[in-house]
Amino acid sequence: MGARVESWLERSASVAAAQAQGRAVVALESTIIAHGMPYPENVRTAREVEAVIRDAGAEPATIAIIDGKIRIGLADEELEMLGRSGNALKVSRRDLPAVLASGELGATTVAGTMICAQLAGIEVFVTGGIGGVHRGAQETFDISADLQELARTSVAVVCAGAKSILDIGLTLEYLETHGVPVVACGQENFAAFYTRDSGYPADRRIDDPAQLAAFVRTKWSLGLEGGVVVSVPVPEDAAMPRAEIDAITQQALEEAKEQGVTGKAVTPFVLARIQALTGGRSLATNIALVKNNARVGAALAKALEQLGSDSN
Ligand code: PSU
Ligand code: MN
Repeated sequence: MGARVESWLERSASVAAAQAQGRAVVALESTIIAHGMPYPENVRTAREVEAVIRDAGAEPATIAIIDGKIRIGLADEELEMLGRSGNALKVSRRDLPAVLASGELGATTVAGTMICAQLAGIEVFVTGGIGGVHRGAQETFDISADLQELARTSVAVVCAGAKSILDIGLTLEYLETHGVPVVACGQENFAAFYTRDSGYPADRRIDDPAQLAAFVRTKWSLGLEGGVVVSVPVPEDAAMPRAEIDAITQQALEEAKEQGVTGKAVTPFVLARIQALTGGRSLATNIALVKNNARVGAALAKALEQLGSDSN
């Protein structure tokens, strides 16, 4: 990576050490902390997710924009600061230059985190659910920048599918058009965030981390740039009943429409309403699925470590 780009990056000592030794590193996003969950559950979850990754023998690297730097790996106090601040900007591809140049506090989305992870040489990234094509996108044009990023940036994104507030069928069509492989772990179908089964098949099922590692490295060694979606269903005991979550999602989406919520505010608004309408049960599900994804992401990163350094 060029010196110009390096000058924007600041790694924590533990991430720098892990990378220098060729040890497994897993990137984590910060929008889920600043905009996806309420305080203090957001900070507690961020710490627990990091602990899951460490326990699995990999190094977590939570990514955020602080004081004009892309920070790769945050200290505990920084996680706390991000989770409490209430004014962190939601940083996707278009926002990255502005927030870095201004020195404002930025929480990176899936798209933003993918860019930063690739710049920092990290191949695996764990999140909750990716953004996608919103319901009614025919009229609103609301398609998450996460999908474009998956089309161009070479990072494996471990998730519980696309957030169920979206149009999952259209999201999968979009990924297919852009040549983004969707790999399912543990089942044939693509996961649906709060529930296990979206009803749509993934392109392929690969349960074994070593095979998954070989798959992503093969893609990139062919020069086929872009991400891989690794779909992991929420654990059975934490999943929400489908009918209930569908009805509540419908209500939350209608409220967003009535209140004129648009653009980047839509996803945080809808997730917060679903949390309120389920009395916090959807939050418990969200936390459980992220932690589960962290286990799978760490196993993939370890398998990549076994394959040796990335030849990209
Ligand atoms: N996963 C979660 N909670 C979240 C997100 C993912 O469990 O809040 C965030 C990610 O940062 C993702 C964003 O990129 O939601 C999607 O926002 P939008 O639909 O505006 O692109
Ligand atoms: Mn959007």
